[in-house]
Amino acid sequence: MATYLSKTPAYDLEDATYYSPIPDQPPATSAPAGHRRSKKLLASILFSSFFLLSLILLFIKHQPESAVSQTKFNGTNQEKSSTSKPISPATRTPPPSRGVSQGVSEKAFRLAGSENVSYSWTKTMLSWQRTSYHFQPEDNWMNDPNGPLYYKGWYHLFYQYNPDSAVWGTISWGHAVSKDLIHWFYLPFAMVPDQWYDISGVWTGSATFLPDGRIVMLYTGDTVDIVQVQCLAYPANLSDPLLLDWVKYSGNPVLFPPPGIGVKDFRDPTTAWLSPDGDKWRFTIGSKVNKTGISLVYETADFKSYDMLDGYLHEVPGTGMWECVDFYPVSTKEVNGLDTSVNGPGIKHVLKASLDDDKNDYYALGTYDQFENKWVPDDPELDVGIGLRYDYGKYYASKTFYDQNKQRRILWGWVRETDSEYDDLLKGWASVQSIPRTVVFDQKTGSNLLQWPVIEVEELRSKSVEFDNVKLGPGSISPLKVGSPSQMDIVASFEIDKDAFEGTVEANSSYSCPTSGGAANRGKLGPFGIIVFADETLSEGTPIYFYVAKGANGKAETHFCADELRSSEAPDVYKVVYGSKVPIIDGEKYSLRSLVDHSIVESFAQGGRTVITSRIYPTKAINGAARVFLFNNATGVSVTASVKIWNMGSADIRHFPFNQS
Ligand code: DQQ
Repeated sequence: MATYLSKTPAYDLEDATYYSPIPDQPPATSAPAGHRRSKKLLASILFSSFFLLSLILLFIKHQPESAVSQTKFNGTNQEKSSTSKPISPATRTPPPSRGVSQGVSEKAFRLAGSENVSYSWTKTMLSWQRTSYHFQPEDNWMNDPNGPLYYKGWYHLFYQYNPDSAVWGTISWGHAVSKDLIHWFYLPFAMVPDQWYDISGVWTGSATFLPDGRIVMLYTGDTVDIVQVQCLAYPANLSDPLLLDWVKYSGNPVLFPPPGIGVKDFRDPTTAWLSPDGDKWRFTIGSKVNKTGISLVYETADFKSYDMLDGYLHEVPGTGMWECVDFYPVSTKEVNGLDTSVNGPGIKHVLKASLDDDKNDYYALGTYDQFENKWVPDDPELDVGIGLRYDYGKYYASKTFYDQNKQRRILWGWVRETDSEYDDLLKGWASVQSIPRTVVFDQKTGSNLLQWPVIEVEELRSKSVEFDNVKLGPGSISPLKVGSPSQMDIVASFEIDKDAFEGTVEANSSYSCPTSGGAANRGKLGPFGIIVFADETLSEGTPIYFYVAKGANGKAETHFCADELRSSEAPDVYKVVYGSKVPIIDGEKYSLRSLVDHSIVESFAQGGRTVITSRIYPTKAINGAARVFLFNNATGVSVTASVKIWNMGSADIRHFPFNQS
């Protein structure tokens, strides 16, 4: 029913400004020509503004400081623009380092030299960037998801949160509850830094259910002396489904860094699992020795005294500090998720580490020998930190939990900003959580996980449009008329013309999304896919696409990419091409799903074998000006696309109505 297409001729890619040649410079640091021109313009505006400002200051120097002109750049006491006019661009020095002196990686997006120019955002543009159905606190900074669990009818999410500002610091545990993982109530903080052992931050931790129904929360405290220690907390009242009050154990801290481990390299305890005899609990903590990432294992009967087991659960040279390790079983036969202590035939174990050095989450499938307390990867070439990633975009410090309500394992991940810290302060908030994803073993490939948005997100789907069998010749692009381009759930499949595919060889075996130059780089068998947040002239847009590289031996490798190079005209936004290979099984179409929610696009290829989360901040393609296109930029084949796009409603996220309950 592609009626819209029959009225609208396919665009010619050669004429689309979007497809102008890519500059030779590396994408992350280069600015398109238009930006360079605007920089000159900005420089002259800045000079004149500075001159004018000096004059004004001479006249008003006895008056109080203006409350509107610019956010104070000290990370606290934010003052926000009170107008919807463009906020004056400003040159600036890189923000102060955040986190590194405390032993975690840089928590500020530090712009490089020549890019230290702010875009003239308006308040309307900045408020458009706030998401509508992803979890975000009301304001300020958020990072890692912590201790997710399901209890007495409520899903609980705790999260690293700065109550004071939109930058990392004063880390406390925010707390929210939901009946369905989509609509949330904010609750009072679960924990704040108020003890000598966590006064520098109540850092990441995980929950464990004990068989008698108690819940223990192990978390990392950053002490008054900046030493990372492990601490125990538990709910004050188990009959409270909201788990409002948390007690920090009087014997805290329960663990100090062991000999040979740096005092800033010991953090993020996992959910515990039962030892082979079932009488003790084990959990793992990430660390490093020199450049080798390691996971230490502790055993405890009562969560008050602990023994460190000999050796490591696993180690991988060259991977650096392992943060937020996660360790859990997946069934190779069933589709349901497994509780953390389950082991035996038909089970593999996933080991995940968040690499502090490159800020990406890597996982590997393997086997856990609980008697030896060793985990061995199925494929040493795809070991933790050198092989597969959960997500090839912006996604970090993730954590799973077993949802006993629906027998599934759910993955949460922290999605950072890729605009500047300066802009985060203007917005008054930074970071979102991904839509929670179910994680299962991919029984078709046997070599990867499948991640998929929890079914509950589909509650938000409303009106849909469908475009069936849209023919896209080589080098063509077709607009799709959609209702709400800022909030969509897009499901699309693509088929390459079979005969042309058989007869085409493109030995581009070294293709890789990040180094490819993006969707403007044409091959015989790709790229083809969708473009979201495009403006009418295609000067801005974010293509999500497949690229097939087929060698002379007839073997094809498919890549799934997201090209952000032209996602925004703002110069102070990080723009790269993300992506990786995606396995395609014989007979499968190329399929993708993208959850679009203002400044975030989460894209899943082939049912979730390869996932990419993008943060994008368009300047033109926002609100009603945003367009969606199908495109085929291959030179050698035609592609047939079928797409269904739902408008997505907004999640209801607000404070818990205590006064009404
Ligand atoms: N975030 C926490 C640490 C963790 C890091 C501090 C990962 O516990 O290692 O906010 O983002």
